[in-house]
Amino acid sequence: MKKALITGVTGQDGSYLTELLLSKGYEVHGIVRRASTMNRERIDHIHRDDHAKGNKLFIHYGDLADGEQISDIVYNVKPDEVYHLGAQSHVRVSFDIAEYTANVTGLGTTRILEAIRRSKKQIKFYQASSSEMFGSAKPPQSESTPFSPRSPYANAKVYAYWMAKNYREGYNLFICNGMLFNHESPRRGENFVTRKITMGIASILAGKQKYLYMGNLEAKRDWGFAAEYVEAMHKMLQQKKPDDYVIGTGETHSVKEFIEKSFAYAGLDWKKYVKTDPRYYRATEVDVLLADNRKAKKLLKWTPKVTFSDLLKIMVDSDMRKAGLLAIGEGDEIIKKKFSAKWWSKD
Ligand code: NAP
Ligand code: F7E
Repeated sequence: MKKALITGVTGQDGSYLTELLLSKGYEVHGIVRRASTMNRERIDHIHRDDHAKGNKLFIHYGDLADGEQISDIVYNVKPDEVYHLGAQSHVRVSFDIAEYTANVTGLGTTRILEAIRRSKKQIKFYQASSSEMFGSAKPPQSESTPFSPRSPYANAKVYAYWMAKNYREGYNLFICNGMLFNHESPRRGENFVTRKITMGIASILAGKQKYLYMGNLEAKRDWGFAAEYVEAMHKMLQQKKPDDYVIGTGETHSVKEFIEKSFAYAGLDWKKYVKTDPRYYRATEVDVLLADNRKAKKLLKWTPKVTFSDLLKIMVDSDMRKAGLLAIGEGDEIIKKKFSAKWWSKD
């Protein structure tokens, strides 16, 4: 039985990846940080108790800012694969907490790489690199596009990317950088743009909110479905040789388009509800991200099926359901048709 260690197991991707790996027979170990609330909603449905019969998901307390504890976990778990997903992952917030972001998102990677190097074990490592590293580089962006980061978050990820590459070359370790473009789902954090929009719609329809206040509507992103993206992470670590891959859909759309289409799907005219507030603008913006995903298609045989309009329907449906406004919608049919993967629990 293979053993995987996941940092960021309570996050959007961590929760999907855990389900995927459990379905493949892995024993999964996840690192969670201590909070005054349990803060594990995304994995509650797969983890009740370490002692439950047949349980294969084990939780360890740790913080990416605490190298000693991270080392201790790597040493004791002795994983075959580490998926390093933990990070302060919010770009806008990284401008407010720049030093913390550098520590957790940047140095956190070094802490775990060092623990792996010192373990002298053959541990495969996945680094959650990001399309944000491309920043202002001309689209489409591929594995060979030079980085041009535009935020403290992106700078921290660029540092982590190079550390991962340096440890691969210097110590002959199996390390992959997955340069993932934006991926979303009903489990997306509530203050990322897509989820903020779909939750806003449900809240407006439920009569709890009158307006939705947004930032820059002109920015364009290559948005895909998170459940498909964790499959790419796993595939990278199953290749013969470690390498770096861009993962994205190859389509780009503006925030305004996401708003317009999501509101229309819910039967609303967005212009009546959406206002802008400069507080959501960034000191430096990334204008256009668009993945050139040919390498992943060819070598990983990874091709995303869920389109932009599928994604927004899946997310609107889910938030409407959570607000008690919908039983089954078009998004549910799309999931049935395009993503009937057995490992996945629908939200
Ligand atoms: P997410 O939902 O924000 O999850 C981040 C995870 O990191 C959470 O489990 C969080 O724990 C944990 N974490 C944060 N600070 C920590 C600390 N100091 N010590 C230990 N754990 C900590 O992010 P995601 O969307 O799943 O993304 C996963 C990874 O991929 C991140 O590294 C992100 O930067 C990167 N990425 C994401 C995207 C995307 O579009 N989603 C694209 C490219 C790259 P709590 O639950 O306690 O907050
Ligand atoms: O913003 C604009 C905003 O916060 C997308 C993270 O997962 O993906 C994510 O980073 C765009 C930006 O994601 C609002 O200015 C407008 O242009 O959803 P977001 P992000 O910054 O692209 C990358 C790949 C990661 O690696 C990150 O971890 O939407 N926007 N109005 C807004 N954004 C937010 N959050 N809120 C608004 O009101």
